[in-house]
Amino acid sequence: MTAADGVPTAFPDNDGKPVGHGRMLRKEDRRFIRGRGRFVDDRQLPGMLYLAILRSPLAHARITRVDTLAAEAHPKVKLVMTGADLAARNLAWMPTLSHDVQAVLATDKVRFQGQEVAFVVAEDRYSARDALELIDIDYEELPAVVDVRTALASDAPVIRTDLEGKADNLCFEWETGDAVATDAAFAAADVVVLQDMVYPRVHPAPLETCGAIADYDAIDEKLTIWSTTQAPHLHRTLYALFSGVPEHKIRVVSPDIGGGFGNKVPIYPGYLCAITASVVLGKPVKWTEDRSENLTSTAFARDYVMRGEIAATRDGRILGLRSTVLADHGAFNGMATPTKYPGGFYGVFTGSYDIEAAYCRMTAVHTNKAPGGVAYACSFRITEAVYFVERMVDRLAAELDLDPVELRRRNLIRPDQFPYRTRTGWVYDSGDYPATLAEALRIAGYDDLRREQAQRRARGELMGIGVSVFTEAVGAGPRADMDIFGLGMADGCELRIHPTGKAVVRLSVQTQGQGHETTFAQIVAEEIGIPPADIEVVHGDTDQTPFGMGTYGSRSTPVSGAAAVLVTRKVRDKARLIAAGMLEVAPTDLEWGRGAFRVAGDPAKSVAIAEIARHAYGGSLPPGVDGGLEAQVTYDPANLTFPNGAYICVVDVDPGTAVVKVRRFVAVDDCGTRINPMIVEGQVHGGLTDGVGMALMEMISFDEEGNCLGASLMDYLLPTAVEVPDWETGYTVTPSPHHPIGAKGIGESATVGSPPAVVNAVVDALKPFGVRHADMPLTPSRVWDAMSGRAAPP
Ligand code: MCN
Ligand code: CUM
Repeated sequence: MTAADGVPTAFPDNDGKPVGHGRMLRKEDRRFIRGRGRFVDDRQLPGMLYLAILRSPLAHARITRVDTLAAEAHPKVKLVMTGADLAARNLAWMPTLSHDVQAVLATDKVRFQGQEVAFVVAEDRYSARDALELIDIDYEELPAVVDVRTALASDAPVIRTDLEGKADNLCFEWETGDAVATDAAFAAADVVVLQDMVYPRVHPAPLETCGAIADYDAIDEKLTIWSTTQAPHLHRTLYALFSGVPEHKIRVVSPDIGGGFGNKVPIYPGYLCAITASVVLGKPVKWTEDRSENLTSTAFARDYVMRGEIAATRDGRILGLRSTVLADHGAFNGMATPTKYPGGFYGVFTGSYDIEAAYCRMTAVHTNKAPGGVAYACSFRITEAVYFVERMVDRLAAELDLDPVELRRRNLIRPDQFPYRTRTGWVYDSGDYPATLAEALRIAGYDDLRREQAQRRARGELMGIGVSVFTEAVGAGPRADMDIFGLGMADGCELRIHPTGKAVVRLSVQTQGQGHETTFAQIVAEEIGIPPADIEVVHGDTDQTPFGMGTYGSRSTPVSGAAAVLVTRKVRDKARLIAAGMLEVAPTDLEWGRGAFRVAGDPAKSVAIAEIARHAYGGSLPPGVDGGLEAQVTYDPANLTFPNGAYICVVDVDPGTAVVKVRRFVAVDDCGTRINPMIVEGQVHGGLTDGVGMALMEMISFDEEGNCLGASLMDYLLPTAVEVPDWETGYTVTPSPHHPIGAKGIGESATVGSPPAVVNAVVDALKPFGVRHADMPLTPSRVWDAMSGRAAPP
């Protein structure tokens, strides 16, 4: 199919269908590949002013004096505000998504390097930046808490002195599983292995940094915010609570977004500064952060110090798994997570295995580092859980001298065990784990790889093969169990079919590059027989879309995707009534197929959806049927969906330089019914690249004073095409039994599943040196240390 401008819009999928599910080029790429995307920073409003933020150079310090006179005197400056100015308006603190509070601008103390201290609004961006340097602040430096392992020491300085009666740096404690049963399983075991590991702090680092334009109209009392948000409706509610502007007077618009990866879920002080400035000045105010601001002050990810203990019989039956976690939450608990899950979904740490007993104890602490917690394609901490269990299983395999694939095979949840309830209370919906693993082994040629490895080892070469199998949990959530900030995690969706048979579907989720404009059109197309090109997807504007919780935790397909199916079926139900009137038969005499209703037994008598649509607005309708062809639903999922996968990584380690090269990577994913296999593969390619980055290069670290050592892309290394191989992907399809089309999420699977495959491969390569574990990122110096028998630095 080719559009008038010659750009191919679709090609037939495997079944040769012109509409519905299948491979189809992305509708949105027509503008993206021509440089015609419209991002927040592209928007210019008449009379717009520019906001810049002064940030703390210190990680922990008392603010003793603030002098803004020189900045205010700058000829192009319109407004300067400090924490004290915000406090006078009761706007100095904001709620976080984890029921903590965070300073919008620091009043008493600064608590991490890069924290927001004051802002300037000026006629242009450069003057705003210049004027920041005219603000004079005196700090009284305090010792910084940098290491989670000493954050709870009795002599550690207390960071959260703003909280009434707080005398330590404890953020929260959380446990899951059965401690007693796990003790018993360990007591009965032949083999117990203990391993400490660190999942370092990393950053989502989307190409487009965060930003907002706030435009307050004092006459209409209406506030419009264009912002880089993954969750427009959630943000609108929070803005209403923060600013006092009533919710129906607030419009949040999230236009094109240059990547989110979770970084754009939280509310940042910059957004609120722009809102405050616009209300005060009555002018549109734009704030766009730069790369260093993004890396040092917005939501980070991971930062878990984990101790694992695994218990098994001599023949490799896993009996028990224990996980003890120290979680670094930074200065404020800014984690985006469902309220009842302070540790995110880390509770799935038993992974893809049928383990008799499991227990996890987590201690979260505050440190003098940027807040955040879950961002970066994490599925609410499942990245950490999967890394943990996949490293532990590999450690056990080494201890038992068993092939890691064989050990996994002996413990995988069997297909006949679904729905499977884990020892920590999760109910996995479906899967055929042995089949997914078998497909990965087939593509990789696993046995040949092992033979090749033996030959290379004999020659002194360091080749490693790493395996990981994983289970994801995406699509939060059943709203009875899951909310964010008291808002239940269900999604609305609206569909309207116009008189000419063209349709508009309105979503509450918001794409950051996942291709929703294409795949949601395909979902509707499959159900109603209108080509995707004739279905416009509207999202990212709270004035135009129904309420819903937004895009993160790969929930768009599991939740909004289901809503899109159900709303289309609702429209189809109405179309059936109209068609029955048109054909003068009972609705039950009609059969649906290929975009038309046909009279059962008389297929020549039929009406297509476009004819029904025209009739819905123009013809005479059966009694009780009102005009128009549209519907609205809110979908509350019965459960999460549980995608799974099996990954195999092959690495070569240079014995002279300790450089790791990922030679091959095989990824077999099962996300149930695939709506657009091309987009699914693209999601997997991106996630695998993330995974190689985290395993080998990415880390946000701090020195003893709390200075961030990853504040630029020169220091915080991101993977490029150079560092990654040609991905070899495959798939199995196990539909979700409770999703209306059996689709599960895919957006984060590869980021979750790939780091342990890479690390397992590197550790396997280093087996001749007796290496049993090495912490990410496996940079040449860390690999060299591991080869030399030295422990990796903390
Ligand atoms: N899809 C499909 N068939 C399925 C599942 C998904 O065709 N069975 C398609 C979907 O229709 C959608 C895409 O794959 O176009 C991803 O769908 P889904 O798994 O539902 O994930 P979300 O759309 O909710 O995306 C969120 C997820 C998250 S949480 C992060 S983090 C991440 C990710 O997506 N951030 C991304 N992938 C990203 N990709 C890009 N380009 N940019 C980001 O910021
Ligand atoms: Cu945790 S990153 Mo994604 O869920 O937006």
